[in-house]
Amino acid sequence: MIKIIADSSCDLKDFPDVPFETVPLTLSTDEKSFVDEPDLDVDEVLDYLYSHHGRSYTACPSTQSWLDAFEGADEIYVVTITSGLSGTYASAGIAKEQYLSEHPEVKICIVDSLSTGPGMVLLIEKIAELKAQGKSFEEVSSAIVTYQKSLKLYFALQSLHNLAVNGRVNKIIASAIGIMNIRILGTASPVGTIDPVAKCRGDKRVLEKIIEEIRACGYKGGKVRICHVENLELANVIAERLREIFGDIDLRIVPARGLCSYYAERGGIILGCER
Ligand code: X90
Repeated sequence: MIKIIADSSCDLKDFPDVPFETVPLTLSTDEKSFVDEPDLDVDEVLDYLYSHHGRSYTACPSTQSWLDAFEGADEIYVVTITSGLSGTYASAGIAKEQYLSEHPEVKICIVDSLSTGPGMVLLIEKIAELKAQGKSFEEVSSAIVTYQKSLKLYFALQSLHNLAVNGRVNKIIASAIGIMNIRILGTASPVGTIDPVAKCRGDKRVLEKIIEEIRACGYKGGKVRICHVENLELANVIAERLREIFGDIDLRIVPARGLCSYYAERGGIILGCER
């Protein structure tokens, strides 16, 4: 049996036609922990975290949670959040070594998305598509690396607070948007870290700038996936504008699950596209 497994930052809860499972990261304060399971009430968790005065942080999935997900499959594809910002890829790697020592006949491919959310969605969809075409494990494993390099990730955030306090972005960049109505537009660097592109005042400017960046990166009408943190409005406006320019493109919008909601914060959107 083949199985695709991703960590919960992919924002998907299920996937059609292929055995699919997500392995949760965890969001915590010193008093409470929330496991980023599909049924997590994200809105409630965000309310709690925004009203909580102490520190909050996250943790990557345990080795055991990967091992549990591997159980029963003999051809496994794992897609993780960027190794540039999380230990998730490393923990999946440890689980793989351990699992293979007990099940040497199983095949496991771990893909470092160097991205998150919608970038991971595109990778998961590509793996499923290649398998549906009858491609072998070796063919999929090599094609997916090439595909990963063709993807771009952009994000527009209203706050970088949680990224900054957890050391995932430079504090100087983060403090620059503590001002009303300023949004930061960024992209994933080639090594999967956060690359700020511009500071924008207001949603209209964010829209113009993100479209400008997408055009400049060589986007020609390929697939687009957008995840949003309680900001379907902005996601829809971007989608509409892209359709005006590029026609009837393959575009889907999904709400963020816990991990991306925590870091992208309320109002944030993340966009992944093919070039
Ligand atoms: O291991 C852990 O505890 C998880 C740490 C994750 C840290 C960053 C998550 C970022 C999510 C923010 C915008 C997208 C940036 C992606 C750049 C590659 C969402």
